[in-house]
Amino acid sequence: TEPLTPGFLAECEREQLHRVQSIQPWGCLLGGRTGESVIRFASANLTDWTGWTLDSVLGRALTECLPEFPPRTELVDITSAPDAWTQAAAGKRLYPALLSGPRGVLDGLLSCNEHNWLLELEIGLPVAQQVEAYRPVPHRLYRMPYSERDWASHCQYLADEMRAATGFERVMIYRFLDDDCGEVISESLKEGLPPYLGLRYPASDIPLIARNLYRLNSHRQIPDIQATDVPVLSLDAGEITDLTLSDLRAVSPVHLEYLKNMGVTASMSFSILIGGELWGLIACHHSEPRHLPLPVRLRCTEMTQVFTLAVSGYQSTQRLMDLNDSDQEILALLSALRLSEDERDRVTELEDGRGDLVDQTLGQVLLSLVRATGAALVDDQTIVTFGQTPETLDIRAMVNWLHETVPDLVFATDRLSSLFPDAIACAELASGLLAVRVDGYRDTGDRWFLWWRPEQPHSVHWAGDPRKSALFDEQRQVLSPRSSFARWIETNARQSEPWTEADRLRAKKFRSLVLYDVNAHILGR
Ligand code: BLA
Repeated sequence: TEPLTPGFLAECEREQLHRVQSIQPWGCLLGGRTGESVIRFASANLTDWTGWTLDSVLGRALTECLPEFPPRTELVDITSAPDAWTQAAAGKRLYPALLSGPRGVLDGLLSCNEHNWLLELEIGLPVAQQVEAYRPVPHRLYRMPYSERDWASHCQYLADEMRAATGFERVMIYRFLDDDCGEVISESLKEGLPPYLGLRYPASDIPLIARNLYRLNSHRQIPDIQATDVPVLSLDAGEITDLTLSDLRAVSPVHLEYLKNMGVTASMSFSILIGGELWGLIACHHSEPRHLPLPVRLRCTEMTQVFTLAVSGYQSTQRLMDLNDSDQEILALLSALRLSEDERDRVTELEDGRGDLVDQTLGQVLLSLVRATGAALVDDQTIVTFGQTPETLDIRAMVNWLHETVPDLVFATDRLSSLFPDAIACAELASGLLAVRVDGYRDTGDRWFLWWRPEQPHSVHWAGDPRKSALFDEQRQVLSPRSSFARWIETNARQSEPWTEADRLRAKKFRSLVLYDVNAHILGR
């Protein structure tokens, strides 16, 4: 095996997970094309679960096989108006105790996307367990956190509740970062297990193609990594069933190996979506096989949903409060800017030191807006610096580089020198850069507002060396995941404290107000 290059990693994205023609053995599956009720697909274990032979089912209408099928109207929906159904997970519908087969009462799960509809059948929940499974979501989860401490305990509460609800030994809240790596931000675990809290995992552990599937489905269940898959057969040989919305979809072999290497036998994850994007996962592990009945999964999905509302509520409130708080600071900054410009216009006449005082005030408000240690105002002719600015940095060259390579009007990086190598020498004072461009400023061309943050070395604790996140197995000609998850500490030099979303929003708001101010100035002349 050899360490992986980016080319190999692209390989991870090539596995067409939704086109695998097999399912896990925890139930059986029927399906057909969207717009038709004819059954064209069935899993090979159909008879074990329903008592029906494949021959008696394939080619017949679903309504003929299931004369009492309650969702008749929904089947009509599928055949006549699939649009309402193709909204992925929102369109998945549970039919408890749909039919009875050799193994007992079966629950049905109907889903549909633009290609095909699927009816999955799983063992129904025994009456004795129904009270527990349908227990309402705990009230406390509905309370929105409003401070950072509150937020941390809210996450912990969710992890604890999910562990109680699922019986899994370990439940983690796994949050994606900007670069698609992820971090365990909260954890509930059985006594004696090693904590993963705070550990970071590379983006390749969950390829984009898999993340897309988790965006469309509320959860993913893998009850036993040793289980034998069941093939899905189709009426027309070669016709592919799209298993995007299937709960039973067979698991990728690479991921099965990953779980094995981690010492996990059963895994389950619930998707946390914010603004339609995957914000994170609630990842659950168990060292023994563990299967959750459909209603229990749906209850956990509901808890995740409530948590999601709390996360987005908390985030939007924080954002709003911060934006509100920034009003005064931005106004102070605008008036300091105006004063300093007027002063500079007269400076040749006055030369009485008043300019220095004005600039001192400007420097203070400028730096405090985004908690920076150095700043500069740059236009075509002049460069004015404030606070601790790196003397060795050629600011003009940096602005040219920004101009040529960065299209963003507000741009932030916490590792400037990795993008602009000339900044290596001044990393101590300027590892982080926030740049705001205002074009056509008072007819003088582009105007730049720049802020720097100093180097702040910090360590990242990875679950295994991220450079060896995957290996290429020459013998089998396949990718395999890393086998070691031993803590690997990376110390990041030439990095600053990261710019937060609040910092960027403040900079954006500042930029719009400067533009407004400039326009008002021009109109007023
Ligand atoms: C899927 N990888 C996953 C899933 C998780 C992780 C949570 C979702 C399925 C599940 O719930 O098990 C990763 N699990 C983690 C991480 C933690 C955890 C980071 O508990 C942290 C605590 N994996 C690799 C490489 C590849 C890969 C190199 O390491 C690709 C070549 C692939 N991961 C991979 C694939 C899936 C996956 C293909 C989809 C599995 C499926 O849904 O069939």
